[in-house]
Amino acid sequence: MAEPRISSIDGKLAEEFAVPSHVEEVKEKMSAFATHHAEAGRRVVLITSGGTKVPLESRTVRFLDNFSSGRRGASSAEYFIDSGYAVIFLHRHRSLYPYTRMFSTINMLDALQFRGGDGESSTAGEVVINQQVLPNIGKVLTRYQEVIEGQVLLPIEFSTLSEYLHLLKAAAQALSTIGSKAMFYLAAAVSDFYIPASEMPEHKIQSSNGPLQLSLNMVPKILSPLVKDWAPQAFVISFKLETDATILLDKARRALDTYRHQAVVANVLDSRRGYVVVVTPETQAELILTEEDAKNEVEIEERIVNNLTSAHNQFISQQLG
Ligand code: PAZ
Repeated sequence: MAEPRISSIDGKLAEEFAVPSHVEEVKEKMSAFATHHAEAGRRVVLITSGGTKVPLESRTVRFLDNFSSGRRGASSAEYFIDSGYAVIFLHRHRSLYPYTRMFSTINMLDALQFRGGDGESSTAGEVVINQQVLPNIGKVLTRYQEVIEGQVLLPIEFSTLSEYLHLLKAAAQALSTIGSKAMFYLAAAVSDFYIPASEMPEHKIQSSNGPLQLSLNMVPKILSPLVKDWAPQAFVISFKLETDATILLDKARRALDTYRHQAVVANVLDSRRGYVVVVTPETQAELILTEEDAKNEVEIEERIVNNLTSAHNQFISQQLG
């Protein structure tokens, strides 16, 4: 097999973004996970989810954050698992997580009660779930336990931009061994700007020095080596978020032209829960939730995942045929 090309981005990553100490260990885990599932006839999707954090000081007190709740990544993970995929879930620490996302707004103590408690002498009683607060907990718990038993979900956490970049590179290299059976679903909100490690102050920036002027470098476009060098046979989907709907589709098409990957899921911040466009070099599919869908609690991620798993099928057939 040909040696992977070393891109200029590899050098930049090594020099300007602190390498997480556990990256090799995580890479081996991802590699073993991918090989095991591919041998069992499963496809593997790497989902990125949540926003990256860019520290302003190396002993970090302040940081810049990218907006993302992690809901798109977490709910998509569930639909991919339902479609037979094994999922590597590369997500921001404490962002929404598959299955538990459904209870993220509930205060745990409101969901518990003492069995037969009278409110006075109850502290010695048995603690049980209040089914009124968590009416569907049994169904979700059953599914979650099946997923854990089947070992089809591998969670990996990041917080900073540096961690994200190095772990994504490691994931791409780990999944390269399973070729076109790998899908990348890059839904995380990733900073375009950063402060190189060499220029970052060690200690907390002092307000006594007056107003703060920041000069930020451009983050290298990681999609380029991912598609060309690290996982050249994989099926790759990026996401494009805009707040101005008039530039969205143009930006999505430009991304496809530049990186030559398979699809862009384009969305606008305010309407992202009910409307996205899946753009490929040849097609453009609008996915829309109606009021009826919303009443029935249909989620747009189910439609996105259906669309992309079909496209992945075709992609694999073309590669084989
Ligand atoms: O995480 P969430 O459900 O709140 O939002 C999802 C999203 C808008 C972050 C995602 O659909 C997306 O567009 N990600 C790419 C963001 C970007 O262009 O940087």
